[in-house]
Amino acid sequence: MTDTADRTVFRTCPLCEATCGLEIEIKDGAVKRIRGDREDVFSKGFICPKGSTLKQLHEDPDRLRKPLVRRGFDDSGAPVFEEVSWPEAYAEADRVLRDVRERHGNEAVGMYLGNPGAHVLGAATHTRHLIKGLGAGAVFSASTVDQMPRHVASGYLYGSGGSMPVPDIDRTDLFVCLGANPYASNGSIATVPDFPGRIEALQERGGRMIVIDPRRSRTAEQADLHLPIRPGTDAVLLAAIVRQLLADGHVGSGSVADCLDGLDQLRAVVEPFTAAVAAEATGISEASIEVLATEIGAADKAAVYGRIGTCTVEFGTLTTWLLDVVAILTGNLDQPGGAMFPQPSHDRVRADRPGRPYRVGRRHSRVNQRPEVQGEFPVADLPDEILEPGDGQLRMMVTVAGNPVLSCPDGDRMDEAFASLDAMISVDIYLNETTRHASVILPPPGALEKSHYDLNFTNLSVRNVANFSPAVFDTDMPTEEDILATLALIALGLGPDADPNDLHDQVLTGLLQAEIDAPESPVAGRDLDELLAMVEGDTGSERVLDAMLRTGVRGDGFGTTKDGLSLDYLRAHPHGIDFGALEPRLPGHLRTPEARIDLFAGPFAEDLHRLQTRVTEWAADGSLRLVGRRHLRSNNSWMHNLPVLVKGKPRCTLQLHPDDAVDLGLADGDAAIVRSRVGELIAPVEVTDSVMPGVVSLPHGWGHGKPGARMNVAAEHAGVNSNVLTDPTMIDPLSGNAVLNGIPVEVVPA
Ligand SMILES: Nc1nc2c(c(=O)[nH]1)N[C@H]1C(S)=C(S)[C@@H](COP(=O)(O)OP(=O)(O)OC[C@H]3O[C@@H](n4cnc5c(=O)[nH]c(N)nc54)[C@H](O)[C@@H]3O)O[C@H]1N2
Ligand SMILES: Nc1nc2c(c(=O)[nH]1)N[C@H]1C(S)=C(S)[C@@H](COP(=O)(O)OP(=O)(O)OC[C@H]3O[C@@H](n4cnc5c(=O)[nH]c(N)nc54)[C@H](O)[C@@H]3O)O[C@H]1N2
Ligand code: SF4
Ligand SMILES: [Mo]
Repeated sequence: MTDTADRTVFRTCPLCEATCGLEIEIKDGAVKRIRGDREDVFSKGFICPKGSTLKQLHEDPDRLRKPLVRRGFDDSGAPVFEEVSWPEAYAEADRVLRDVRERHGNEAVGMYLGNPGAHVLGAATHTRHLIKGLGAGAVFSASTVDQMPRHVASGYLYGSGGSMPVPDIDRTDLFVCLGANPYASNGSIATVPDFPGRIEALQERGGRMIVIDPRRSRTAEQADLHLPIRPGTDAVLLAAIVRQLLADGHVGSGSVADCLDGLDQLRAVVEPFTAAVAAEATGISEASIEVLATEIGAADKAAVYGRIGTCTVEFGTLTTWLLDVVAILTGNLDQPGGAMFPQPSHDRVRADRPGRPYRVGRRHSRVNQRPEVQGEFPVADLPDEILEPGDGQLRMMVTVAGNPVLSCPDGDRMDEAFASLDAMISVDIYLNETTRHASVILPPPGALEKSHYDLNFTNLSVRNVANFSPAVFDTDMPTEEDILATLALIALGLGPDADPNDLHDQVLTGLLQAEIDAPESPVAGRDLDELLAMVEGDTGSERVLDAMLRTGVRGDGFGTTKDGLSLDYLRAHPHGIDFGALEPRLPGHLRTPEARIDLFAGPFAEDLHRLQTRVTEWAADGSLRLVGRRHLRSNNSWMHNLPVLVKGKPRCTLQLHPDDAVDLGLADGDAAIVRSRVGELIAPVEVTDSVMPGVVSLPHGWGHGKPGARMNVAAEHAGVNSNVLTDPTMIDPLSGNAVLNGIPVEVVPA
């Protein structure tokens, strides 16, 4: 590939979970135009306003191209960074890590992993090797401000936190959407390019969409029915629906019913959740709840789906579990048009095998004693872990693709915690609100300078697809996996000059040897050197990907299966390959001990009991509840530096219902003080009946312009950080997920 040749290339957009295909025109070495790739097998030309901004992102003068090392602070206390060479940067990383370990021990070093890591091939293949190299016990990630309840519910029900059913949107008759706004977010834990088009297709074929959301979101506007719900109460609604489904005789069907345990107990524990109780808690009428339950039960195929609004609440895991219980009872789990398990091409070929009971709490967080979940601690605990003195106090952080100062609970204290660290290494493309606290920032190449394959989202995709995109532009920067591998080797004591290829080779060898040793693998018993010599790929992660694909369920088995998948095969199919609609996978896919679904493998009876108590407390509490919202032209905290995405009316406003505005003496455009137990901020008021009375809404990801950050456009559109209001003591105890929605707040004129 030459950078100067004019050409048209195709690649998958890495910005959100929708994985749209892009057609990129290159002229004179620069991006001329980006539009949707009409031949992409999955997205068929769909694109959102962010997709075309890969050009602006690529050209953003603030995007880091060289490593930065902090050389002190200026008179105002802002950090001063110097651009350095890669060897100098690695030497500094080695020095600070060595220093902190010598003074405080290995347990003083923690990690935070952010969201874009899930969208980057090199991070997907190599992050766990960095965790291993660091020997970090204190690992935190964006998962506990996002989807951890989904992993935990899946762990208990199906035996693996990674087994996540997705709504089969293309074949369903009824799509019930709780706490998600795919018209703005383009979907999550459901990889659905062109969500809007697929919902329109559903309605055209006579199907219906029902949206349950405290706000009349863009998705709610398109719905056949919108039921506003009091924040945090979806579990009560779903428990009442389950109760009625059972009363109406819905007990599941087919292979799922055959392996189901716990129905009698289920009947008993949902008994108190009558439609009347649910109406009182949720604000949805008893009649509407009964009609909803009847409609879900009567639909031939129904997909009942929940996301941020059902996960980032106090009963996130219970709510997620109840969503699956509804699918199970109505015969919609693992059935076309219901909730199904995708099969990614990198799935291993193994015999069906029962697993071990799902466990959490192998360790506990130092200060708040919260259980480890999926190898992590709740990020709500991170400020305490850094700021509270004692054995095991964190003195250094390594962050990869994360901006916890804006994205995570108790923003001001999070900021204070990061500022107090002895050292920090950040792998990030920007000098932002979080990375300004780093000693060293190591920037990976931008999206168009790296190749792409969605290892994570092919596991969440509503059709089984595969699509590889080579890098569009050459770069002399190390790849994302080179940086992670070099850091891992530094952490292992091999020094700043260590060769990342040594780790890449180890990863590849480990992967292939496991396949050679597995009797069912297509390469069982083959010669390691022979396979190694056959692996293709230009970078460390591409070679790992090639090996994963070729030994995976659709692989070429390194020459044994004609037309099987390999990196080369995908390169020859730039618009991707569609393996068709999802297929039923149970019971084979279950990794539970007896290969059965035990509804009460987790503490769900206890949590329903806790819910009952909370329902009464909620009724007594009259405070306003804060919820978030996403905008199509934002992406969490990090894309506000692109002028095309921030132009127009300021979006970081406090939405308030007209009735509440009158009560509070606030009018459109006024400044309001918003206070929670932990923080306060001032935001401009937007009076709108799109939020229900008693609910206010503020988007997250704003609050730019902190001293030392280098995101000049974002600083001009700073907004406020909604997470200074997020209370770190409010979490879903089953998963450790933070409560980001339904936060009690007080609002007064400023
Ligand atoms: N109140 C409230 N808070 C929320 C949410 C909410 O709904 N309400 N949503 C939560 C959710 S769902 C999430 S996922 C989290 C996100 O939390 P985070 O992942 O911590 O935050 P982001 O804003 O996504 O920051 C991403 C970082 O990755 C960097 N980056 C971008 N591309 C790359 C790349 O290719 N490589 C590397 N190494 N770095 C890159 C960016 O510069 C930025 O620093 O926020 C959560 N916070
Ligand atoms: N444009 C854009 N797209 C994105 C992102 C982005 O920041 N911007 N972020 C990406 C990420 S990391 C993620 S995880 C996904 C998230 O994808 P979604 O979950 O679809 O995202 P949200 O738009 O936050 O939708 C959550 C909805 O829940 C509602 N809600 C709040 N509390 C409750 C409640 O208690 N009950 C119910 N029923 N509803 C409630 C809110 O009003 C909101 O409409 O989006 C991804 N895509
Ligand atoms: S919907 Fe998501 S994947 Fe598609 S173009 Fe927009 S940001 Fe990219
Ligand atoms: Mo997320």
